[in-house]
Amino acid sequence: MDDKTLRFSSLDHMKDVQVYFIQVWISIKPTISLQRRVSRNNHCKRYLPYKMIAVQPQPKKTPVAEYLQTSQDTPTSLTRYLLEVAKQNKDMGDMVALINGIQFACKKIASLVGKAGVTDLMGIYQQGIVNVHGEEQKKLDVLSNEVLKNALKYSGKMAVIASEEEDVPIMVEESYSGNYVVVFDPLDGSSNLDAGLPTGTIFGVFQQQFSCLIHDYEESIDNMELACLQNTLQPGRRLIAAGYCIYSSSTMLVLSLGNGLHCFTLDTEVGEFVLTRANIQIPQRGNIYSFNESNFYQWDKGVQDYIERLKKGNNQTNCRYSARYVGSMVADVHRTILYGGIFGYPADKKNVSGKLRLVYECAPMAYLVEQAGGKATTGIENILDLTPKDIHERKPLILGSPADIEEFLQVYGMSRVDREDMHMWDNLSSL
Ligand code: AFP
Repeated sequence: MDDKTLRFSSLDHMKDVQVYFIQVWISIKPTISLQRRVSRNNHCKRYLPYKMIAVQPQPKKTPVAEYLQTSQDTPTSLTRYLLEVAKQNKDMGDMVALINGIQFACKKIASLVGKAGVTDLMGIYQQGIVNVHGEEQKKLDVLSNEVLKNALKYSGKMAVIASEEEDVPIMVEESYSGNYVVVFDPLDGSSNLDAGLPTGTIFGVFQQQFSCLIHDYEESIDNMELACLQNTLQPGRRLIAAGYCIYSSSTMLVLSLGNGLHCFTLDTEVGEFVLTRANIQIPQRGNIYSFNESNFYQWDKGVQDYIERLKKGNNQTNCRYSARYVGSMVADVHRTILYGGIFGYPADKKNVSGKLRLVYECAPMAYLVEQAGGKATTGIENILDLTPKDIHERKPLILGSPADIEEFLQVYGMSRVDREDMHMWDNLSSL
């Protein structure tokens, strides 16, 4: 090999090395910029430990159905979305009629809430009169309940309805009856109403398990009919649809029929809900916690430890979290689904079983959060696995980004083990 050949081949080699480095750079660049992005999003100067930011494999993009695309020019209305669902699933026709009833009720409630200040709808319904929970009802609590009850009843698809504002479930008379069971809180967060803060409607839909045929002329109910009321006490795992409507700077109906989570925003100019977010996915981890911290000294040690870690940055991310709390579950859960993080109303010394109601608050929200890839727990059990014993039963609820819930369960679980150990030692030493 002469000198010339040698020079040429080493030059070729240099080119190969250059190409190699360019290829390596291209392959690691996305990871580096992702690291920077995650770090900035967390408002945290330090880089997260590598383990925490392992690049998630990107799911293969499947073509999105045309009616699930959000477009300004040809927006998909909720009505069109429901028609498409019915076209593709022949057995969903009744469900579509039911959700149509709910969307009408939400529009009506949004209008009532929006005008409340100028139509004298703020304030207490009847001074001194309390509901089944011992709380004074707002005028709008009562009105929203009537609006939703009627919309459901006249959909012709209902068997039983259970509401936060009714002492006992309501059976729908034969002439309007169908196969569905709907549980709902017509106006959650109504104590925020007079200040103009966000409120919302929460609902969940089950298939009836026991047949209910209530004759219109019957005044009293027999045992069989009582059994039919059991339809409202199904575990959240059996929900076949759920949603919430938030009344805020805009009105949004966030819905799942078991096929992912989709958000429809009310276009007030045309009076229709239009698709604004399809297939919502909760971030794997967030940097916001949403708890009523005034209960801190009433909480279990496990909950206190967890919140302390978030505040000190002494947690798996090494970053301090921000606090956000509206006190309106729909608003707090909506933000948690979109921005990530953790929302909770754990048990405390006053609310020993938690404050939120399993049937029409915890279970539908847990279902929706799972549809978005998140998790919901009591701290011990998955919310969707709980079978209610009573329509107004309360449960502790912690929900949010999967990595945040996993960390909560670890910290909370450790403290439970410590307490059980202490309890065992106390028992042994008293022998
Ligand atoms: P209201 O409907 O009485 O306003 O209660 C709202 C709620 O049920 C739920 O939406 C909130 O997350 C929770 O109570 C707030 O409770 P605290 O006021 O105890 O924080």
